[in-house]
Amino acid sequence: MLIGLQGSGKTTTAGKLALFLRKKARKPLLVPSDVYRPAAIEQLVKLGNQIMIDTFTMPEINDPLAICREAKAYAMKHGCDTLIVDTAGRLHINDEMIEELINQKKLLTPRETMLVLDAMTGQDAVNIASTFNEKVGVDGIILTKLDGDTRGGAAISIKAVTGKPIKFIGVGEKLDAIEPFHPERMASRILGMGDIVSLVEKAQEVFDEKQARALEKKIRKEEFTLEDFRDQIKQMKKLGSIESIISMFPGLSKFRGAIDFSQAEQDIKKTEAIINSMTQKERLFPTIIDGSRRLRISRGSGTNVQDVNELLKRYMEMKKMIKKFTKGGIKGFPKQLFMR
Ligand SMILES: Nc1nc2c(ncn2[C@@H]2O[C@H](COP(=O)(O)OP(=O)(O)OP(=O)(O)O)[C@@H](O)[C@H]2O)c(=O)[nH]1
Ligand SMILES: [Mg+2]
Repeated sequence: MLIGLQGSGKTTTAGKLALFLRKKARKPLLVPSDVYRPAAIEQLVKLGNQIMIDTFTMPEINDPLAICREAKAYAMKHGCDTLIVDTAGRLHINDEMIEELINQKKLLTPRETMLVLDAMTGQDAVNIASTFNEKVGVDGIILTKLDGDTRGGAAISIKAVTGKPIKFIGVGEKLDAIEPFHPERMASRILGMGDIVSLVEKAQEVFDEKQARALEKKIRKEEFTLEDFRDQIKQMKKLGSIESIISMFPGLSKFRGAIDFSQAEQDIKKTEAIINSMTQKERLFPTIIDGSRRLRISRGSGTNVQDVNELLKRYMEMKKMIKKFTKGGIKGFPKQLFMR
């Protein structure tokens, strides 16, 4: 018996389950019992026809209980081993709906009462699930529309709150788009898709707004020095390792294997060491850094002159770019970059 709110995917799931069971050599019978919405029964008949599975109908009868009773008798007679009963959805849970479901359940004594939940409802799904579970009693949950943008985080709460297992997930409109639920896959879906929200929260924690505003001013005046550059690196480091930052960007985690993080961390360390080996004057006026200064800096930082050259080149390029942006008038830049 499939229960759930309007549009959650009960009828589609009925068709999906029928196909799923038939593949396992079972003989299901589809039973539409939504006598309220016009064409609701027709919808399931159509799905049944698509997959050549029997759908039980009683034209002219608009009593869900009568339909269930007769469907049971029909199934016995025709050797069907599983009834899949589609029930009427309602916009909100109301007493009338609950009473009807309780009566249907009494009459059918279903092996499984499955609550069909739309994953897109987010955390609301938790309230819906606990109400249905308290009032009607639920054996398992089918979470639909997981092919959409939703990450399905509600899955964890639903299980925790109701104590009832998620048995299947719906991953598309087609009738073969159903999968048994695998908690570990859901976990990696929830975690692996990145967590931009935590990244933003962390950045807010770590970055000092005053400092950011001061930096913005400097950039506008083209006073972005190597000292500021070093401060930026320090702040970035407070956010965590490059790998952990990358992993928080949705969609970037798949590139994780392609990036040599230890190399990147090393480069950052090197950059910091080089800047640390400079005098303050050199950091503020890098143009004074001639050959002999470069040699001294490289020795002081345990790097070689090439590394120092490379860093200075990168810094000059960055300055040029900043100049372009501030002069060229990309609107709001670099405000967008440093301010929220
Ligand atoms: N993308 C996607 N769409 C789905 C899924 N399951 C159902 N749908 C779509 O959701 C819509 C509603 O599905 P129905 O099966 O009619 O929902 P219902 O619960 O029977 O609705 P009522 O009978 O009105 O209560 C349809 O357009 C389905 O194609 C799914 O797993 N993924
Ligand atoms: Mg329906």
